[in-house]
This record gives sequence, structure tokens and C-alpha cells, in this order.
Amino acid sequence: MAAPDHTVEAFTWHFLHEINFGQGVDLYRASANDKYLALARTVRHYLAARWLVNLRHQHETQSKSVAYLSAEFLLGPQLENNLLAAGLEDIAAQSLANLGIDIEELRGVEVEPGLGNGGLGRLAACFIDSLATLNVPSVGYGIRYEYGIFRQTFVDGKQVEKPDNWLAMGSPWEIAHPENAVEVTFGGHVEDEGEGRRWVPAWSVLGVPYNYMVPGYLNGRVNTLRLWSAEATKAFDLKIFNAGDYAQAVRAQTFAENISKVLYPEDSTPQGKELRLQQQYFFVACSLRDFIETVLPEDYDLHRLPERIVFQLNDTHPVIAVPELMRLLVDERGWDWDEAWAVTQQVFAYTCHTLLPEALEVWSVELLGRLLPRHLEIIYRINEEFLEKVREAYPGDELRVRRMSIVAEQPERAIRMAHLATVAGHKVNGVAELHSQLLADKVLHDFAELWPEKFTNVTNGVTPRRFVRLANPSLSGLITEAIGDGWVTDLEQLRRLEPLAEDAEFRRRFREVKALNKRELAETLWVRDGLELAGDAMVDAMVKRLHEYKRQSLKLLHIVSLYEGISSGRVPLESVTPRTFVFGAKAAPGYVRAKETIELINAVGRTINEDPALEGRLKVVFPPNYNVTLAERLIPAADLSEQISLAGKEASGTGNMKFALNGALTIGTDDGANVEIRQLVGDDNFFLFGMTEPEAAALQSKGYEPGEYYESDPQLKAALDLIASGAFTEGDRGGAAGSIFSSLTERDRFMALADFRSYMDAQARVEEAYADHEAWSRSAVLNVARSGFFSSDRSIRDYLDRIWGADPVDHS
Ligand code: 26W
Repeated sequence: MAAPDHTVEAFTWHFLHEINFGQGVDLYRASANDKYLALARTVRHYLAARWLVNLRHQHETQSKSVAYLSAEFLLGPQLENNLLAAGLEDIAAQSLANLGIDIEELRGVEVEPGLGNGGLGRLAACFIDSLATLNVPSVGYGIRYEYGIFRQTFVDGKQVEKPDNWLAMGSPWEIAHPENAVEVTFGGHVEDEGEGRRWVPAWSVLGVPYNYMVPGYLNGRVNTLRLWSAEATKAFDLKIFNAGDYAQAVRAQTFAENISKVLYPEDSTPQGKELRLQQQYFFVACSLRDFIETVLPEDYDLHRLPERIVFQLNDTHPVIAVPELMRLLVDERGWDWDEAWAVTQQVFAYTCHTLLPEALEVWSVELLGRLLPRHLEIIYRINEEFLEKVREAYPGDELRVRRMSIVAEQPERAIRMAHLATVAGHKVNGVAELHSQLLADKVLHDFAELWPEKFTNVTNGVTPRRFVRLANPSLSGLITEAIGDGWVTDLEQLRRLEPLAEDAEFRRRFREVKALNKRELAETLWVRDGLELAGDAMVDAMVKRLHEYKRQSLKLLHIVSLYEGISSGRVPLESVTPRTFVFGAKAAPGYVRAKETIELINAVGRTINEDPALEGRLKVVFPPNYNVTLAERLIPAADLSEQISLAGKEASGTGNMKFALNGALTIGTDDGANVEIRQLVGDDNFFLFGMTEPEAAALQSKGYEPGEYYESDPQLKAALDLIASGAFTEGDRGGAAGSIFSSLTERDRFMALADFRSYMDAQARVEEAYADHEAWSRSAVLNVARSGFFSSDRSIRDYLDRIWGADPVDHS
């Protein structure tokens, strides 16, 4: 079935067909949602034809593909991206305009699938976009949460979470295939069977696949994202119902569906909840069975599995896939252990996304043994065989054996999922050079010493389609006019803009673009949240999850110190650069300190925004519910990008890359990918401050006394005392103000006070630099020109070269 013609007429025919026969309405009576769903399905028609061709070709050629296993995919709004990838933007706009419909309006109808928390989930979305654009046959496997990341609202400045019922209005980009449902079992016990073992599970659920198209950019490739939804094997027990116990009759159903009901909103501290482990095993078991039994030919010899697939583990969340594959090969296919282990090691690779010890998942043996008794046995065997090798390599070094063991004894017997992933994966990578170095030197040092060749780095990237071409059409136009549009799929071509940084006219037009984006952001924030943005002020943006290591508190100290300086008359108002501080941040619902920080930011913001003495020179704007849709509006309007985490804590960061590519200058520490951004854009075009990782580590081990910094720096003391005084919290010295004051002056785990002075000095350099618009925009243009490296296309090419080893690029 050929794709519809790329003409306004054909598009219109399909759209009206969907309005009448898809939505069952006449156009004149169609709701905005009807029109949006009809438009989405029309675009789907164009992509589906290619999808089928790809799937058929892949089946025929038996080509190797990449499976990206991730518990999160933060996809963002789909309509625009699919219109762009299919080359239908103008045709669609014209077709709808002919029918008196403004496509911009329909864009606003879409609810983005918030199936992720932050960096890790968004990276997965950028990666599947690049895999398709690079023509790599690949499939993303994940969970179709019925409720995504919570909707954040502010009540009196406090975060209040609302359920994200994103499917309520229908989801036109997915196609369900209940006929391919997979049964997944849990619980029960294990018994001997011949010389093998047999798992006798206690209960099961059905995994129903929902397929999403992942189109490459104008290359005719459409890959698949397969998200699993849990359903009851026995939906409804009529006998129990007829016996009158209605609730019991549907209990099995609700119990099963709970598994894919909601995304866990934590992004750093696992709660060790049983349902979370059920979610992880559920989507992994569905995905392995799906690939082996539906993608591979019937009688495929799994000894050759590594020729057909590599499973990339997106952090430890899917690592239960390792004992699952061993179980499928040994228990179900009767292989002996070693041949199964050899194949398992070849097909798995592990990407670590964190440095925080508390973010490394460990599952108690009690829970794992109860939910997945056979998998626990297999993990024990993997560990025994592994520790034997450790003892061979380091005879008598039992301390090392205990350190490296996959099974932790203290504080309780538990499975270290990062150790399991490192032992099983044929490659382990960090997500920025500094991060990968710290993984090898510290977090996984013993393993890097034992297997140095196993450890590598792949610095993160972002897709230029969504985060430049779509998010910043005016900048894209300016770039394409100057160097053509090859940059969209070859971002290093941006380098050709370098000479234009010296061109005053280009710089003027560049500033015009930034000003236009600011006006559009102001419009968006006004309509979305009733928030006012001063059109001509510097936009200083800090948008990321709320976490103490990211140090939103340090940003707050800068703002409070500026305010204290002005209110105390120490700083003449006219000397302060008009600046709008824009925040975007969700806090994990159980993370009290993070929620207090949000509350205090809003309290300080209200005080500053309502203080007439400031004449609007300083403003704090904190739109609720920061998500991909808002990021696309906000990032192109920013002048200054805040990347101020304590060195050695942010694995990479990807927001930092998006800001640099959209012509914002970075103020940041030498942490994560900031280091590589600074190296590429040049020291003169980056506001570096703060301790390096070794300096921070040295201060930590020497013994860090935040109180000393509080006492010795009058500006810092004044700012902290102002917070503690209750000046921003209607005189309330307790609550958020009190606890943040004491946590910073007594513990300050992420050393915000130690970096305060250096940060303030860097901010003074920012003010000075911003006063020279020509110099600032020259730097901004150089940031764009020199950030091509941070394309997720380059990251995927690195994975192909360094980890996946093969060149599964499909040249069809
Ligand atoms: C609750 C368990 C948990 C623990 C860690 C959930 C999610 C995580 C993620 C690994 C946290 C995360 O998103 N890490 C971020 O990953 C990005 C993509 O590589 C990096 O750019 C960020 O630096 C890192 O914080």
C-alpha cells in the first residue's frame, strides 16, 4: 500500500476521510480534538506506508538491530515532529488553511506523553529519533504508563501534584496489538526438573504492545517504539460476580493493570517499592519474549542472537533482563549455563546515568526472592562464577570480593543492580567524559581495574530536529540562509557559522531572533500561566529537575544577594542589569527539601516581583509543570544557561547542550558535559566558576564546615540572614526558609556556600559581558557554531563504533 501523494489535495482527502469516517463527524461540527485526532491520523497514513516497507525489509534482510530498553521515554509533543520528519509541514498547513483551520490551534490540543522524569527519559527519546534518522534498524522497548509524570501546580507557591491523565482525549500516535500480548508470570516457587530447575509462578498478567512510529528525518525510515500495557489474564471473574462479590470479581483486573498504571516520579532516590520491580520485570519479559518469538524467524538459532540484536540497558532499571534471558535459554531451551552466559554477555551493554550512590538501585533478596525466585537463583549463580574470577585475579583479597559482589550483605542482603549490569554487559559507558572517568576511577573502580577494556564513554547529545529546527524556527532560518540546511542531519556543519560571529549584520539578525523568541515566550507564559515576562531583560534560565546536587539553592542565593544589595542601598539600582530569572523544576513528591526549595523560590519571587523599588529590573518567573512542550518555548529565548551543579555530581546534563545550541551562554562548573561544552566553545565564551571535582572531593574529605563560609563572607551572610529573617515568608522564620537556612549553614552536602563567592564573581562577569551586546552576541554565535558535537546523531554514531560494534546501518 503506497503512501498517499505529497499534495495538498491528497492530504485534504485523507484529513476529511478521518474527520468523517474516523471521528464520525462533519467538519462544520468537528471539535478541536476531532480535528487534531484526524490530523494526527492523516500524518500517520503517510508514515505508516514507510513503516511497513521497513519492517518487511528488515524481515527479509535479517539485518542486525538495536533494542533500547528504557523504563522512561520522555517523548514530548508528537504532531510537529512527525510533520517535519515526513516533510508535510507546508502541505498540512495549506490543506487545513483551505478548510479554514489554523494548524497552530490544533498544535495546542496535543497532550505530550510525559512517560519520563527528566534527563534519562528525554535522552532515550532523542536517541530513538537519531537511530531512525541514521537509518539504524532499531526498536525502543518501554512501558505505556496510563499516567505519566505528574502535573505540577502551585498552591501558595507550594508544589501540588495532579495525576497526568494523558490518554483521556485519545492517543492517535499509538496502535494496539492485543493479539501479540505476552503473558508475564510472577511469584511462586522453583523446583527441580531433571537436572535443571523449573519456575512454578503464582500469578500472571498480560502485556499488550502499543506501537508508536519513530520517523527518521526526511529519510523514509520509520522505526518502532513498543510500549507495554498490563492487563489481567482473566479480566473478569463471572462466577465470583454471580456469587455477588463484585469487588473481588474485578480485583484481579485492577491488580494487574496497576503494573503499568503510573510512572514512578523519582529520578534519583529509588524507593525500593515492589510495584517498581514488577514494572521493570514486566516490560523486560515482554520485550525479550517479543523479540525472540515475533521479530526473529521461527526456528532461529539463538546462538547467533548477537548477530541480530544488541540490548542497550538505559541505566539499571531494565537489568533484570539479564537473568530473564538466562532463564529463557537455560530453563526453557535447555542450554547449558556457559553457552547461555556467552550469548547473554554479547547481547547486553549498560549505560550508567548517575554518580549519586543513593541513585544506584539495590533490590532486597527478600523482595526479589518472593517476586522472581528463579531469577534470584540465577543471579546467585552469576555472582558465584564472577567472584571465582575475582578470586583468581586477586587471590586472598576477600575485601575486594565483598566490595565487588553482586550480592550485598550489609545493611541487608540485597542485589546491587549496577554490579549485575557491569558483570553481564560487554560494555559499560558513562554519559560524559568526566562521568565515565569518575565511574572508572571511583564508583565502579574495582571493575574497571579488572576489565579496563569494558569501560568506555559516550557523551550525551540532543536531537537538533526537535531542539533547534522545531523549537527555534527563526534561528533555523537564519542558519539555513547562511550555510544551507545540511546542519539538521549533520550538526557539525554549524562550524561554518564561525566567521559570521565577526559579521555585525549577522549578529544584529541573531539578536533579532533572540528578541523574537523572548516575545513569543512572554506570550506563551501569559496565556499559559498569567505570568509576565519583561520583554527586554536578560533571560537567565535554570530548568531541570529539582535536586540539591543541581543547586537551585545557589541560584536562589544569587537572587537574594542581589535583592539584599539593592534593598540595603549597597547596590545602586541602575547598576543592576535588568534580568528575569526563569525557573522550571519538578520535585519528586517525597523529596521534602526539594519541595521546600520550590516554595522558597516562589516566596522570594513574589517578594521581588511585588517590590516597587525594583521597578521591574529584577523579576522571578516560575511557570509550573515544566515539560518538553515548555522547554521548546523557553530554551530559544534564554540568554544565560545555569549549569551550576557541584562538580562531580551531574553525570552529563543535556539541557546545557540545548541552551548552547540555541545561542545562550553558559554559567557553569566543570561538571558533566559542561567540561566538553567549555572546551569546544572556548573559555572566553563560557562563564566558568567553582571548585573542580578533585577540589570538591578534597574539601569533602578534609571536612567541610559550611558555617565558616557563612561567617567569613558578609554578602553570603546577609543573604542567608535575610532568608532566615522570614523577609520572604511573611515573617515565618520556620518552614521552608528556616530549614533551608539551617541545612545550608549546617550541612550543605553539595557545598553551595563554598562555591558562592566564585559564583557571584562569575555573575558579575556576566553582567559586564551582557552590557556589550556585540561581544555577547558574538559569543552566542560562537556557542551555536561550536556545539555541533552535541547532536544525539554523533552520540549514536559513537555507540555504533564503540559499543554496538556493528554497522547495522540499513542502506536500502
Ligand atoms: C528512582 C530511581 C532512579 C534513579 C536514577 C530513576 C532515574 C534515575 C536517572 C538515572 C536519573 C537521570 O535522569 N539521570 C540523568 O541522566 C541524564 C541522561 O544521561 C544526564 O544527562 C543527567 O546528568 C543525569 O542526572
